[in-house]
Amino acid sequence: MKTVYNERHGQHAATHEFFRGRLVPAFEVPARADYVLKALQDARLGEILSPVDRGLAPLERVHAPAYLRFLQGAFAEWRALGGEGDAFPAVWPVRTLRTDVEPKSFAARMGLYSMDSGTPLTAGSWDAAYWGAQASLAGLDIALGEEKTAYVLTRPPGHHAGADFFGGYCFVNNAAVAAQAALDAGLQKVAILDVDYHHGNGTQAIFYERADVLYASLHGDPQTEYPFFLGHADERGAGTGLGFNANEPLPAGCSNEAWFAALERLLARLADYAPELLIVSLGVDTYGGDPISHFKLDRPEFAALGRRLAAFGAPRTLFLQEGGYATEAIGLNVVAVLQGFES
Ligand code: SP5
Ligand code: ZN
Repeated sequence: MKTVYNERHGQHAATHEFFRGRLVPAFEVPARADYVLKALQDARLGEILSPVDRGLAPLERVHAPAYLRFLQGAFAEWRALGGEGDAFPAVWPVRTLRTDVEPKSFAARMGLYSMDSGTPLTAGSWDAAYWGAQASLAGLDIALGEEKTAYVLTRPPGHHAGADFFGGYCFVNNAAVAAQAALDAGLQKVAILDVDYHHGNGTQAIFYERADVLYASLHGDPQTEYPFFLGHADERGAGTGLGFNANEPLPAGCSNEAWFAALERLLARLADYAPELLIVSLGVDTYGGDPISHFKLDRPEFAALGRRLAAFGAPRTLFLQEGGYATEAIGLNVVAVLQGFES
């Protein structure tokens, strides 16, 4: 399988993130992608390609232009204000507060355009996220071509980013950008299967009222797991999109049998939908050794996931890298999925 590699991922390099009110060492670090790249090369999985620049337009198809403009200039604003280190939001417009007026204050706009304080905005975050979206578009091209499949190695991840907010280590929603680009290229039915430990609240929200992108996710129950405020089983879509959203929340610590049983329920819904393209939001923070998550998958289960997705038999499949924080194991876990898919 061919990989598109976002070589600029390292521009997004945070040392710390907020957790329980303190700065703790960041989990979403450049070494994650470095380990995956090495594992792909060691496994000789296939050619590794670079993205080309298709500009902002495909990002603006799913993100608010005002949000993208803010992200693009945010770090320079922070520095110009005398900010040291990385920028974090600290105030949010919750219930009863207005979101229809963009404040002048930088701190206020950080809150307007974010969902948590666990996502550091660094000097190169925009560059890394922008090129991640470009890599996703390049991967889509390969998947829509003769190859029929591709893997996109990028960070920061994307599935928590909404149309107009960052959070959960995510800035630009790569899966949403790719799904929308696929529709814009003429496809009519795209499915996104999100196997990251965390619910992809951003992806779900972007397509919640649409039937042309089915979003299906299995994840740690938001009653106890991030992102807490979305990802429940009763979220089935709305309006035209009613029935085109499927969530399988699972208790933290659940067995691999329970995880695969939930996967089967989602695949049954996906088979009924019969997408022309399956986008897999491939987080491997479901790994038993993951430092921030609580599922128990290991190498054999990742390989089984890959085999199962191959057996599902979507006409085209695009894998996009999301989470996974057991840094040294991520590469082997990703390769296990991709080799399982190709076996
Ligand atoms: C893409 C993705 O996987 N995003 C995950 C965002 C999770 N944010 C909350 C992190 C909480 C960190 N908990 C540290 C526990 C240390 N024992
Ligand atoms: Zn995750």
